[in-house]
Amino acid sequence: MKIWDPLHECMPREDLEQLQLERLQATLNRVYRSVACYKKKFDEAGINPEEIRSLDDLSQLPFTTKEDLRLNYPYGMFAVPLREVVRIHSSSGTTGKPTVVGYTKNDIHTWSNLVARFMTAAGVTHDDVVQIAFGYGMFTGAFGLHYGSETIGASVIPMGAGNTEKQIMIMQDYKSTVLVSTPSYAITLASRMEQLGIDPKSLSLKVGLFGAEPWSEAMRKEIENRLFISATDNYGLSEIIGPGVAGECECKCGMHLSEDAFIAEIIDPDTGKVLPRGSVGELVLTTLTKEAFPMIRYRTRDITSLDYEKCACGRTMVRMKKTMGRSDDMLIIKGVNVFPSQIEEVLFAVEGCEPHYQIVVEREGEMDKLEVHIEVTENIFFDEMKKQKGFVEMVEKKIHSVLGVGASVKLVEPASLPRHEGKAVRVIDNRKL
Ligand code: DLL
Repeated sequence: MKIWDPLHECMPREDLEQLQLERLQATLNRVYRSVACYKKKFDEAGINPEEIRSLDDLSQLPFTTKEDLRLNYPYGMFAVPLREVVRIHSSSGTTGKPTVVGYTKNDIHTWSNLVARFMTAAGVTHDDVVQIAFGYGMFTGAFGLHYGSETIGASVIPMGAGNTEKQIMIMQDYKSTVLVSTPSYAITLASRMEQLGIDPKSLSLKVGLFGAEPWSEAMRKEIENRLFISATDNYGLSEIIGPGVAGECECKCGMHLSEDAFIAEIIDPDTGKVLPRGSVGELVLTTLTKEAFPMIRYRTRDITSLDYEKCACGRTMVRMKKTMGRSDDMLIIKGVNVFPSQIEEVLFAVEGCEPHYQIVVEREGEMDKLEVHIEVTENIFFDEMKKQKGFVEMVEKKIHSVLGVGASVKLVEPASLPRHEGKAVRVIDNRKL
């Protein structure tokens, strides 16, 4: 089993922790000087970055949340002038505006190497042909894996998302050996191949690198049995770097988190207290090498646990378990992050929508399906079919343009959705992962 960066990936933990501390101190000094939001946060908490002398001191620092990014939209959290930024990506915000992240030239280099690490750990080499079936665009998935593949020296096919039959044709003709996509799209590909009478064994595929959404061990087995590949998991988020935070090695017993680049903590999402090693809680990440967009104690909202036992592969980096959910209400629909508040904002701006709605998520076969049930005023509900259809189409279009993923809108009679005494139940997620 090849290791991309043995010096760092197999570092004795004592040395690793020393490196983390040095990088943390440098990062804290830098953000204090160059990011107004951090200066204010540290001053308010009475913290002088010079006084952070051990990794344990990290827990004294305030958290960073998506709300901080929203308040500092678009460039307020950048630690370098825009002229040093060579790339900008973004991710869903909880309302209206997305969160914006930036990379310097060095950041792109760091990112590419971190992705090359987990790709190598999953078994990818320079002899491979990597088909990327993530959407190219503001999403970090496609570019992250693209640059990582090139760094390894593999041949990249920047196929992009969707267009399933063409994906299969390219896979056959170009002899792709590695598939990069969401796990749910891998199942879509397998089903389409079955419908078309194509035997996956006739393809050259060996490895699948799947991420961007939660998936279970059962789903891994299904993908492996249907596509005849080794299916591996990898995790990341735009605010921290994109893909490349953590990824599985061939032992498939948790995702190695690149601790020379990030410090991981597990906290109780309700109290914010750091939990003892091995506990299940919310993952909090601090970046140690990023220039343009450093993050201190960023609350990922992902629930997981960390395993510090040494792995059979020889890597010393902690292993992150598959995520078990979120501590907020974010949904991931076909790999796209969706906050119910984004849908609410659209509905509130449309005349005729009552403030009662429900979001229903199903998994039809292997695809996520998003439905929005809206109570509408009587004149719309009893309007002629043609007008109603136009109204539905208009709302669907607005939702699609905000979320970047389609939803089917169903109009329901005024006062027909269930009312609750406590919190309204806005989301019904019927997917079984
Ligand atoms: O999804 C980055 C990424 C792209 C990771 C491609 C892996 C592969 P965001 O769009 O910012 O970034 O979404 C981040 O997606 O907080 C998790 O909730 C979820 N997520 C990402 N990877 C996994 C995974 C990318 N392997 C959010 N398992 C994160 C479960 C995942 N959830």
